[in-house]
Amino acid sequence: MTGAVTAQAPGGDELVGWPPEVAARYRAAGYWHGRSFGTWLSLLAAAHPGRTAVVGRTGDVEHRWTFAELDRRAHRLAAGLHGLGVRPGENVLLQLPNVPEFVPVVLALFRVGARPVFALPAHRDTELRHVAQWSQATAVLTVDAHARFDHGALARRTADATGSVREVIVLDTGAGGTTAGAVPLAGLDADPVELPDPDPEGVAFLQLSGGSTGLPKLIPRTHDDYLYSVRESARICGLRPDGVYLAALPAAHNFPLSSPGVLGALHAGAASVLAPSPDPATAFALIARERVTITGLVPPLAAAWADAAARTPHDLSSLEVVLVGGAKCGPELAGRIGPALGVRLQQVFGMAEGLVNYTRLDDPDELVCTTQGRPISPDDEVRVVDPDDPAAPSDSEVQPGRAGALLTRGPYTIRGYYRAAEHNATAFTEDGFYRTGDLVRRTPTGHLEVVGRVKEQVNRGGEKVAPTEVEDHLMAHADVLDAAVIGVPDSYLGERTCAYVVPRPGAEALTGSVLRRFVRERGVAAFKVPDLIEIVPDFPVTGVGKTSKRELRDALRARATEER
Ligand code: AMP
Ligand code: DBH
Repeated sequence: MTGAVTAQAPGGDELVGWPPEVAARYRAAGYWHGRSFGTWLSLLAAAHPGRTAVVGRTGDVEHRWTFAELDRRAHRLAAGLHGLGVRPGENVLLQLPNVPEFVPVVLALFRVGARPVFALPAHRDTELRHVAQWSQATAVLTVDAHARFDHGALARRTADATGSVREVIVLDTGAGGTTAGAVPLAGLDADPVELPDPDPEGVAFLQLSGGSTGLPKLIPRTHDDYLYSVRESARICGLRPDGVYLAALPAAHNFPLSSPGVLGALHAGAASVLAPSPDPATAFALIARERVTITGLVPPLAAAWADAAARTPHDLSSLEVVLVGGAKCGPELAGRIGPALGVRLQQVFGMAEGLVNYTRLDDPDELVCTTQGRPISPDDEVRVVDPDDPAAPSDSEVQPGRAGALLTRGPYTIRGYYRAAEHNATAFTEDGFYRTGDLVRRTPTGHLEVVGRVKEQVNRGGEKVAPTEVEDHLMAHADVLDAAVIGVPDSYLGERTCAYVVPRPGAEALTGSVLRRFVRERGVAAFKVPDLIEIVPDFPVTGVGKTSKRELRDALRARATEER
């Protein structure tokens, strides 16, 4: 195992708050209710005690919990976590696949006032170590093993590499994996204790950004701001108490968590079914059995589902709404989903930093197929500006209907990343707009069409890859002189990664498969291992000679396009 790609010391605020007068406006407008997630759950349990809240499978055991049961579990687990020494304001690195325990664990941490840091199941040593160190996590909570990978051992390695971690907590699913030396999650079950209610305007959790520079940034979301987006998402997506949401994507991701996701379903008094895998065989069986009404998919999965629906023996007739987002869903695919699955399509263009756009259920088909929706809130401010020079932005608005870079601020969009003062200086404008890095066109109806991006990021069917991060991994190989990573069009994923690698003199025998294995063995999420690797003798040099990585990537993209 080699060292971290970046080991910067955290600097800056945990939460860059909204200016007091803006916060007052959001409260007065009724967006922020001044209610913590814990209080929210208690109210839901009182309103829908006997309704099913969570359905899922842990190993061989199937769980089906009502709202009252979920509330009780969250209370007992919160007491257990508190008994273990987990305290308000501490960060707890969470890496759980779609097991039902995900829901009470998250809600219990909210009740304690400790913040889950939402790692994805695909993350490996490099990512976990980075976020554990950045957040100064005091505990890592994971599953023994999942998809033939030993998450218990990964959590242990992460803890050992991170001085702040005191406890490793493991959910035993009977899948093998390392549980020795860990606190069993099942043991964290104690009689409820009185816990102080966390400040609704304080940080509830840390979401991970896909990132465009280096490793993921941490996104601090508050109880008040997130609950607003959850509430409105549930309404916009038409969730009712008799609805059933299928979490097909990993529940820790912002999309299946909140758009409308598991939390939106809970808000509506509806059930959430956690699917262990999003493949049509698994998901269709669950849809038929649980009478699922709504789900969310990334475009490649939506295409796979649309194809598979034609020959499935399963009854999909309960399904009413399918949300598609995370990456661009073009008009051709958008037009196919409704008829193939017998549903209403809702496009969703969101980001863990905040802003979420939905096409509305009563929008004309034309808008549903050609746009990625319009913002949730009347107070989501959207600016579409000249993208010409990201280094020296003038931020002048483009002509109506023209494409430009999307800037946004509003009642549920962060004003800064967690402890990242330096990065925040460029990621946000002086007046608090978040630079999304997306290129959009705005219609007269206020809908946004995503037409590209200005940020250096590859979107692999919803999985975001920062080229610099992959380049750093490649360049750690002794035989690599230089590397540049770009996105190339792909009919299935939309884009995939292509790494151009210049070997050191004398190392010309270097191969792509050696490098792919090298990157994988450094412990990174599999989706970051380059899809294609081209070994080249040198790079195209533009202008004066020495090029920046950005210019180099531009030149490689231009050459790749020309060759096609
Ligand atoms: P993240 O900041 O990691 O949460 O990723 C959010 C990014 O995903 C957005 O800024 C977009 O680049 C991309 N994205 C999400 N939804 C869509 C969509 N429906 N169409 C195109 N891009 C999307
Ligand atoms: O890609 C995303 O991050 C995303 C997509 C759809 C998201 O955060 C969301 C909806 O809330």
